[in-house]
Amino acid sequence: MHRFPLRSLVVLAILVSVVILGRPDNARAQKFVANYDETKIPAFELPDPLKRVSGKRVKTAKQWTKKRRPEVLRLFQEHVYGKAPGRPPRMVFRLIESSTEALAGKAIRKQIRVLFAGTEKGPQMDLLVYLPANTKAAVPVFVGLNFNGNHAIQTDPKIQLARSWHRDDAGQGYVNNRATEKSRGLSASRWSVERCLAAGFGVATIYCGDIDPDYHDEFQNGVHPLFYKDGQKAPSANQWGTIAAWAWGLSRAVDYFETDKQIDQKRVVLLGHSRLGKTALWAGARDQRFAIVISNNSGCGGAALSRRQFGETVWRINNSFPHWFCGNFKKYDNRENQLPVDQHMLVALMAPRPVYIASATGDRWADPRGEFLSALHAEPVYKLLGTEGLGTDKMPKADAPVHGRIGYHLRTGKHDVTDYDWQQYIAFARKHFGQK
Ligand code: GTR
Repeated sequence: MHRFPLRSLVVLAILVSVVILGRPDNARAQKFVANYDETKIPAFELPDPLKRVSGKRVKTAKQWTKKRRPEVLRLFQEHVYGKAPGRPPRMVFRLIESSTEALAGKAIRKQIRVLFAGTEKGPQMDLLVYLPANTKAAVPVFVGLNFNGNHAIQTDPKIQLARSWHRDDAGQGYVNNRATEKSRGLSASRWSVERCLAAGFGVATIYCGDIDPDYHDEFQNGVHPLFYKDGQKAPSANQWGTIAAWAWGLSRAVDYFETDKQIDQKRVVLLGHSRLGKTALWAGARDQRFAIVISNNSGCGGAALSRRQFGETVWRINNSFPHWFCGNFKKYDNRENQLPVDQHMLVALMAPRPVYIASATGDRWADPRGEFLSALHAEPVYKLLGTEGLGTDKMPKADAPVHGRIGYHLRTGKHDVTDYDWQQYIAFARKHFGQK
């Protein structure tokens, strides 16, 4: 009896409850313990963005643009995100609502339904656009996907409620997998719309769930089935997962911008947070019509270096979110060193366009240092193309942004997009667009 004193029993009870209550959402992920210790990072060597698969070195801007860039893009496509189709030939843009007196007279509002197959019966997404009131010449825009429906980014009662699937959350206003009025404005703190308008920028957004709902259903809903060949039931191992589908949807928004005279298609700034930050980077890599790309707290499979295995890892993300990446990416579970790429090469695919990577001190799961290192190791490509890079090789302190051709900041606080982040992005975009 005396061998099991009360203290040991209490400790045991605590351990058992931690295991039960702290259980991750996926049973297979139960064994996962994130590493947050820099001294326990496994030894690794990053693939060189300027060395071709053949072993040849890339020495000129032309060799990068003509040979190595397409090669790196193909590697990410084949091993990480999957190949997506092009612009659907029958796509139609339908203006479903507009006003020149939105947001108390500060904005023009447009809501565009994008019918991917040219018919209401097919898959579709709703694009919400705000432009500064009295827009005459074409304005630059920020565009990004949102997590909770277009109606959640502002309290504006005229925004159509999202109609696609959303995870149930009665407290926030999602019931029977649909949005209700209660969720209007829910994510307003993440969208500094008025600040953008005041700075002369428009803001455009799409609910990611319109393009592909964020749960694994073997790719039966969303846009994937529209492109299946006869008899095909799911994407093959090198075809698009959900992140690539979301990225594809963002390119369809740019297709719309090209038809709207009030939007300057040469000044489209793409921004995404977290899973949608991973998406922004992949969309920006695939589609060079995005003039500036911003990754906010994108972490694993986004800006963070996979080989560091710090916080979330490839194994963990593939197990928690089996639909995000392509089938081939699962080959790299716990085998990050075998990846023919790492995420600094994704950042390098933006070159020579300005790119911004942002981290948060409280977001260790996304590996702030790994995000910074991606930005840093993308620099040789920026330099080869004759532009400046990040401008520092030391990780900046919290709240001390660096705005080179590559931007970086570590914001104090948690995993989120805040008005502070937007202030940096607006300043960065103004600098690179040559606006005073
Ligand atoms: C987490 C996931 C992260 C990040 C985040 C988000 O659960 O592990 O990679 O994407 O979700 O999107 O908020």
